[in-house]
Order: sequence, then C-alpha cells, then structure tokens
Amino acid sequence: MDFEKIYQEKKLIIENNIYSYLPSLDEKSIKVYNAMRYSLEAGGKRLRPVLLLSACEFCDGDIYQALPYACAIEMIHTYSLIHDDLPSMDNDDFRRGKPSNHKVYGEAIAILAGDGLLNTAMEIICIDISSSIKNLETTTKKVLAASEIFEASGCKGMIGGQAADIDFEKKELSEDVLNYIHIKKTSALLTACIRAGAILGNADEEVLADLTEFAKNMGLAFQIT
Ligand code: GRG
Repeated sequence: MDFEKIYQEKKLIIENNIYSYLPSLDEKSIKVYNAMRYSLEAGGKRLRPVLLLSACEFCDGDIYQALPYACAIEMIHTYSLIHDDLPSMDNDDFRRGKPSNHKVYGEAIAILAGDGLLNTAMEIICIDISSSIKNLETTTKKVLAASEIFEASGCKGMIGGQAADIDFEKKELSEDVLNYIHIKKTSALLTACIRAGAILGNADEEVLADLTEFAKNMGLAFQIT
C-alpha cells in the first residue's frame, strides 16, 4: 500500500471539488465569499476530509457519495481556524503560512466568513440528505453521519473544548482537564471524520467499533505530535 499516493489522490479529489460547494453570492456580499475562499485556498493538509473518504473506502463505500460530507468537514475545520486566530481568541497573525483571515479582511468579515463556512457545511449536508429522502436506508445513514459531524464540532466537542481551553488559560491544568481539552477540541472531529465515513460506507457495528478505537488513538497521536 502506497500511503502517500492514496493520500494525495484523495486530497486532489477534495481540491477539485470543494470550491464548487461554496455559495454563489451577490456582488453586494462578495466580501464574505472572498474571505471564505481565501482561507479554504490557503492550503492545509486536508487531513479530515481525506480521513472521511478513506474510512468510507475502507468499508467498500462509494467515496463520491461521501464527498459532500468530506468537503463540509473541511469547511467546519477551516471556520474553526479562522475564529481561533481572532484577536479575542489566539490572536494569530498567520495561518497556513499566510496572513490570517482577520488580518486581510478585518475582524467583522472574518467572523462572518467563519459563520458562513459553518452554515455552508450544514447546507451541503442538508441538500445531500434531501436528495435521497425517499430512500429510508440511505437517508438514515446520511443523518447518522451528519449527527457525528455536528455533535463533534458542536458544544459537546470542538466548541466545548475551545471554551474549556479559554476558561483554563490562566489556571493550573490537571491532567484530566488537559485530556478533556485535547479530546474535545481536536480528537472529537478527527473521530467524527472516520465514523461518518464508515457509516456512509455501510460499516457494520464491529467494524465501526474498531475504527472508532483507531480514530481515538490517532487523535491522541496527532495531539502529541
Ligand atoms: C474557534 C470553535 C473554535 C474552535 C477552535 C481548531 C481549534 C479549535 C483551534 C486551533 C488551534 C489548534 C492548533 C488546535 C490543535 C489541533 C489543530 C486543529 C491543528 C490544526 O489542524 P491541522 O494540522 O491544520 O490539520 P491544517 O492547516 O493542515 O488543516
């Protein structure tokens, strides 16, 4: 198995498709579109969507059916980076080797660009679910995949982890709190990529449990690295 080749193939599929999921916007609100596109185009490893497509493929699923979910998850990840860089959060001037979103577009548009990416991710997934609404089995797995993604990126996952991180910034950290922050802020979304991909690929309970275990360990390794 040529890991690099498989990775690059999936990454290319994402690069070739992700921008087509961006909304077409009126000239009057084009600034937020440009800001959303700027951060999506700024690079990044595309680790999360590659993981989602790979988990789907591992379970013999059709990766093109999982593509909307993979692109949505990269948009969610990108929104979190834009917001994380804001002056009220980490106050970072650079991201992915380029000036951070608020440095180019200003704070207000950067906030909206993050919100826009999150909302677009929801739209992409809702549109995909509605396209198969008459097929109960397909719709069920899509809804399950969607809940994995939104639970992990929401208050029980990434947002909760970020909130705890901010709250504990100036306090002494116990190992328990540190693990809580890492698991919620980073591992949850990585785990959701793998679980959502596997669900879309029709994984059975046993395979899903094994892949979940793998995902948790990978999340920990990612954090340590
Ligand atoms: C603002 C809701 C909200 C959440 C922010 C993602 C995040 C939570 C903070 C980013 C800070 C950070 C460095 C977290 C550690 C893990 C992480 C998400 C690293 C960046 O992911 P990569 O390495 O980035 O996959 P690329 O740029 O390759 O996509």
